[in-house]
Amino acid sequence: MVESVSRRKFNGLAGLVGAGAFGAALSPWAAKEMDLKASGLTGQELSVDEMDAYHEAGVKAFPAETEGLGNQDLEFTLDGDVKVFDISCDVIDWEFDVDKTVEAWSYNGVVPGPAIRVTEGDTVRVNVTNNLPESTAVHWHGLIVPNNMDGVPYVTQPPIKPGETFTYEFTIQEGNAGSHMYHSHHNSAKQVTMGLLGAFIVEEATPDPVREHDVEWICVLNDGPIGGYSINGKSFPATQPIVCNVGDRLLVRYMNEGLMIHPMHLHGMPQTIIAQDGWMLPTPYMCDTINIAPGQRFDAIVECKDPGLWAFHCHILSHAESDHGMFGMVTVLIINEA
Ligand SMILES: [Cu+2]
Repeated sequence: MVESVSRRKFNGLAGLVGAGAFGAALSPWAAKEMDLKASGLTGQELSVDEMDAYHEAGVKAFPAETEGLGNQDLEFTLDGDVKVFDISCDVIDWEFDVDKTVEAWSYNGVVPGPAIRVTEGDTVRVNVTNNLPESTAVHWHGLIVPNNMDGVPYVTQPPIKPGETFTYEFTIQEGNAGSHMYHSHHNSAKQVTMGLLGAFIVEEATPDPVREHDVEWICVLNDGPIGGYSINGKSFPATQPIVCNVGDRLLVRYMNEGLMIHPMHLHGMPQTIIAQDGWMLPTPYMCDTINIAPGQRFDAIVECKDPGLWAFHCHILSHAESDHGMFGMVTVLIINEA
């Protein structure tokens, strides 16, 4: 049982930062623990050693290898000056945690969908093909677009019925840089939480030194049928670590696509919040926990000063840990010696 779990793993944290951070072997509780932890508080009576073993197994498994990775930049083609992106909406199987696969509704086969990354002033065309069993539409959340491109069925366009393709086209306005999103705006409580969501990043035409960074991490939060509480479509220990060196400036682009608030807490060093919903804040502020409501985006800069493994998680604790160990909205910021 232990072997069947461990063969799917990377070397865990020890492989990323050198031996010694955590022990070597998975505990005998590992396989059973994988099934139980996503359910949150189980109420099961555990001995001290059993509880500790569950916690140990989850941490040692991190980062656990699963199929599928979202948020990768989407390739485009050029039609003259127009950047052309193709998105297909498909029903897929999505492995949100080790050996835990659910039906998801995806853009281009991944959750979150691929990141669309453009620059202020670009004209963007997105061909959206609907292969779902329901109609859909795409809303460009945070982008200032012409009314008929806003993506709300019966308000600004007809729904995109199964088998149809709808083409969106708009020019990114000056001043509309930042961390935005694209997602379904049709039967959205189901369709977005099922996975029809993605990051839409607009880079500044003239880079703003406040946003300057060495490492970027897009952090898409979701809650619902795709693995419960997830970061970038995955549940701990299948979440991805953020890997930096001492001295790096880390830019975190938070995006909440879920139905609940999620206060994201980084251990060890402050986050400086520089932008909200894409708009640069006149006075950036420092915090260790940033509460992100559904639909909100925050850009945070972290100055990576102290090497080590720093826990990074939602501080609604039932979104992150149970008596069977950490799960859901948990990852680790790994800061290596430069
Ligand atoms: Cu949360």
